[in-house]
Amino acid sequence: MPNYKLISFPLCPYVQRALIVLAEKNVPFERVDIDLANKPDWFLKLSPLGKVPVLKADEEVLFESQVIAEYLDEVTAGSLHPTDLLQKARHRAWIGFASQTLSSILGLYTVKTAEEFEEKRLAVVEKFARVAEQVKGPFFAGDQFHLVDGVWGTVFRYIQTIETLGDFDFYQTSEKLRTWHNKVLARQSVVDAAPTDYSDQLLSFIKKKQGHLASFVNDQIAA
Ligand SMILES: N[C@@H](CCC(=O)N[C@@H](CS)C(=O)NCC(=O)O)C(=O)O
Repeated sequence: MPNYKLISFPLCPYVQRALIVLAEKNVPFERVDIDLANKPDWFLKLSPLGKVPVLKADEEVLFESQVIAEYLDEVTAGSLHPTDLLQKARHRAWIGFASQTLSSILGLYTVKTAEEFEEKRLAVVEKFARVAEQVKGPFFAGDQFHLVDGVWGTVFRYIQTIETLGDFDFYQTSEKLRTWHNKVLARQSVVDAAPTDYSDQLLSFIKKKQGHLASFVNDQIAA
């Protein structure tokens, strides 16, 4: 097996995809965190898009989290994808949808007014309602943990922190979503993929954005 080096940023949900597979498959690797606000030259030379994660496998360089996650899954025993090719393709499609959901969640941070926030909140609610129709429970495809669960875990982690600020009803009281959320967030590989102070770091990031959501962080600090 090559020597793996994962170029990372602690809060990045895409980095977490690679970390979850590395942990699930017990792959030894070295981790190098960089400051995305001040990207080192050596990183810019490696990464054509200037984005993390980047995986160095000896001297070869991979970028794009899904490519990295699937490579690591394929090069190790067992698979975090279903063997049935149609189901595998379906899992990939819902992983793509998780990336779109992450973008919708990021949209919550910057909007300034309550009205704009409500519009963005509804976009997130709609995304969860769509994926909920696909979930067998307790995991996406039943009892077994797959890559798609790990990827949605990186989405649930945002919701877990944002929910500490108020009742935004992202899951519209769906028991199935809540069970999936809890089950995935309790998985050790998912827990270990983020720093222990993730929630504090995310709240201070939201605060810096000075949008409508930041006012909830300020209220929480004042309380
Ligand atoms: N499609 C990319 C997205 C990765 C991504 O957006 N990474 C963010 C951090 S979470 C990044 O490196 N941003 C730096 C920048 O855009 O300058 C992937 O899946 O790897």
